[in-house]
Amino acid sequence: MQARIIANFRASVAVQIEGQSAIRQAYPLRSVPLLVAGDKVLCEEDGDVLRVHELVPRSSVLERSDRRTFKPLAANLTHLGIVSANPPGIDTLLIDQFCLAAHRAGVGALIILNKADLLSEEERESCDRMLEVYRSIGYPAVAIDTKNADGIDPLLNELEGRAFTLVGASGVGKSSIIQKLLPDKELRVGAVSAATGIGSHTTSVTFWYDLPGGAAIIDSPGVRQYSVAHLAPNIVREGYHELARAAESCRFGDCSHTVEPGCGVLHALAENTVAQWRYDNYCKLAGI
Ligand SMILES: Nc1nc2c(ncn2[C@@H]2O[C@H](COP(=O)(O)OP(=O)(O)O)[C@@H](O)[C@H]2O)c(=O)[nH]1
Ligand SMILES: [Mg+2]
Ligand SMILES: [Zn+2]
Repeated sequence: MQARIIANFRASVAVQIEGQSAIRQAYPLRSVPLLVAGDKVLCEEDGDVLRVHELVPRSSVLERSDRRTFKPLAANLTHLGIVSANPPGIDTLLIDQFCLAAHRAGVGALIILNKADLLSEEERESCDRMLEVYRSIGYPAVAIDTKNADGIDPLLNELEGRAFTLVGASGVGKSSIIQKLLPDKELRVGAVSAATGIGSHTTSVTFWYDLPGGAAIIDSPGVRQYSVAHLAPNIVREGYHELARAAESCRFGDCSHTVEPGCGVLHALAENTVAQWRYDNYCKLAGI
């Protein structure tokens, strides 16, 4: 039977069998690779014990780089929820880097501007323009706040069927958003502890939490602190989707999009169909 990994405790995992609500403890066979929250697996009863026999191929994997190796943090996400806010300050270069990391991980990006309650009218207009640029590229983008009762509704409206984790600088409001999305988080973690008998160290463990509408959020201090490691040149080139599209019409195959005649990117810039600040960020990340 198929099951979802809800949390991984090294020697054993907490699983939820498809179509059931109960959480159970299961033991992976030695042939099964390291499992992470979000993994889908095949399980079989073995007497009183539930064993994981097989990992179902992942649709995506979020990895943290540890110097030279990559460690999986979570699997089968559909989106990175990229949170920014002022304070600490809205940094489009960082947002773009996370968009590229999402591209690398094989997931979409959901742009979340938090602390909308603190914005002056003028700031709000400039933020709306930024969000509109991300939308035009194909990223859902919302402005929310966690202080008003219905402040996160724009986010809730974008969640259907999406499995995401929140990333972003310290202080942007990730914990506050989680608190709003999962007011019963402690109870849920408690239920996993009770079902598996694993009580300690749950604060550092990555959990998969189902949300209404087929959505899910994957959370742990580790995934929230996910930071952008080195982005390979091809990821920068391909991950700026609107620039990559514009570049299809460049006259030269090795166009650097800076001075060449017949450059599709420079043309799009002149026509205002790509945003100058996205191009400027691209140049920084591409080392131009
Ligand atoms: N005004 C306002 N403050 C917020 C909002 N969301 C979070 N904060 C505050 O911002 C600070 C940092 O929030 P926190 O959730 O800890 O950010 P994290 O570091 O990303 O987890 C806290 O003092 C929160 O109360 C918001 O929507 N509006
Ligand atoms: Mg926090
Ligand atoms: Zn070009």
